Amino acid sequence: MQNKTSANIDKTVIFCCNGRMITYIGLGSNMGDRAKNINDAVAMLGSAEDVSVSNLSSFYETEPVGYTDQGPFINAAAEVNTTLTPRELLAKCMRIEADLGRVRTVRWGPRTIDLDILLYADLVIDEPDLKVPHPLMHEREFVLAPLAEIAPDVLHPVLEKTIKELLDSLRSGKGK
Ligand code: GSY
Repeated sequence: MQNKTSANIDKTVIFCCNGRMITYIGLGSNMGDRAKNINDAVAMLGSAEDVSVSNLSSFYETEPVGYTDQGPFINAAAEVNTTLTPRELLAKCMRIEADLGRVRTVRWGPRTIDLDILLYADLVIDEPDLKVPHPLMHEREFVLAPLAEIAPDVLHPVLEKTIKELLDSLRSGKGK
């Protein structure tokens, strides 16, 4: 496997169509009108020329994981083609969270909208504030189930398993 470090993340060239990179973003909301929050975030993601949303999963109603004393989430995953670097895409996600009035009083608690970069082409980035692939994605069914719907055969660049394989193995582990 080719190892791409944080030193070259803005130089690595992995193009999809039109010189854009294929990335996957996980979305979650458990405050207010949850489906509207996700639809608004998707519309905002694709509102400028530097990002287009090429696929969107169904919406999944999921029980909270981690801090369980909060309401259920709606989770989804989006395929995004972009000319932005990983750091620029992160900034865009954070701006959308702020613009949608993200409120979070408890660290793992309720939130209006959460946007996580799950995968950025096949890059591996390990910086304090930017880790790609998302370090917990393979442990979270609420991430893998929507992602497997739109990207079953995409390879996790560290674990070297497809998203569908990761989901199957998470589900079979839970059954034991
Ligand atoms: O980024 C993760 C936010 N989050 C979620 C979530 O999106 N969905 C579910 N079901 N549980 C969660 N716990 C946390 S934290």
